[in-house]
Amino acid sequence: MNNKKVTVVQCNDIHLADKSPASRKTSYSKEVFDKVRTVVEIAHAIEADGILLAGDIFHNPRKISHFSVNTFIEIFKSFSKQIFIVPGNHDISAKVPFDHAAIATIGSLDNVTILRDGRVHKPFDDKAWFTIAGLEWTYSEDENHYTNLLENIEQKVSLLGMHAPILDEEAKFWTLRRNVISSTDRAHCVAYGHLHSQAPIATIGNTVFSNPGALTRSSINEKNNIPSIAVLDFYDNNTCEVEYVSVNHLPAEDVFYLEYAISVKEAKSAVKSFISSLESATVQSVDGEGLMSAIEQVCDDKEVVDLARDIFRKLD
Ligand SMILES: [Mn+2]
Repeated sequence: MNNKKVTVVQCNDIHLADKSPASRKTSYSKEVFDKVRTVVEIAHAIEADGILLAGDIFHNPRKISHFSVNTFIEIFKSFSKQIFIVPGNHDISAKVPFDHAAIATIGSLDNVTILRDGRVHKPFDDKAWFTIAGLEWTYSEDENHYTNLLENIEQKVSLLGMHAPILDEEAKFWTLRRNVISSTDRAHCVAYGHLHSQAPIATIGNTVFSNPGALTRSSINEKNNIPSIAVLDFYDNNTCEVEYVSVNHLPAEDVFYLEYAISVKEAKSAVKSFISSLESATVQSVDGEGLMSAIEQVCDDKEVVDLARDIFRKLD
């Protein structure tokens, strides 16, 4: 037994759901179960001390079957070491508070610890130098809010799990920059989830950041993602090393109806632009004739105009 090293396998954004997206050829939940079983096998094979699930285990906490939750319970029970979970935005909802969410049921297992509120844990008696904490999802869009949460962590920890929109580039949504986190110097390693694209492993200040990307492809938009985990090695001299490892997966064309999904997307955007073009039309009166003249003004597709005329004739 090497008391000078702790290995934790990180995975995030599993997004377990009972129903497969329409664009999928294969069962989504079966893929999720297989992936999570594989993560447990990898963790056993490399003799990891624990697995960190950095948020969004479930896709919708209101729509998850007992079967799916219990399948996860069986998989997690089969891991003889510790499992740490940071709650993500998809694990809870206004209608399913934490105590009633499936994640709390998972959290009640003997080998599972839910990491919340930055509380510091020392999970390994023989490696007491290793400390872990977690900051779960919050709805804040305020850097100071996060700085306060981080500063309230009572000591600098080896590993901090987070579920937050951590990104340095400009985006359409609010993001938390990595240098804001590293400036508080509260963790040697921040392992986070939420954004499903893999982020490059980077050391900013004294902190190493790890997000291997979503473990599963829950939507056709993620067809090019490579399901991956991170292997986090911690040493008792306060150094850590991060490596991403891809998990066995089928090629995108075997998982998704790529052409079908593209044609649905195109049809949706055609309908959307047609409807928004109606806003620029002058509607004389809100009867079939008024709407028909509006459609003739904006629609240059004769087939669509004829179809609309037929429909209105039947309505009259
Ligand atoms: Mn999320």
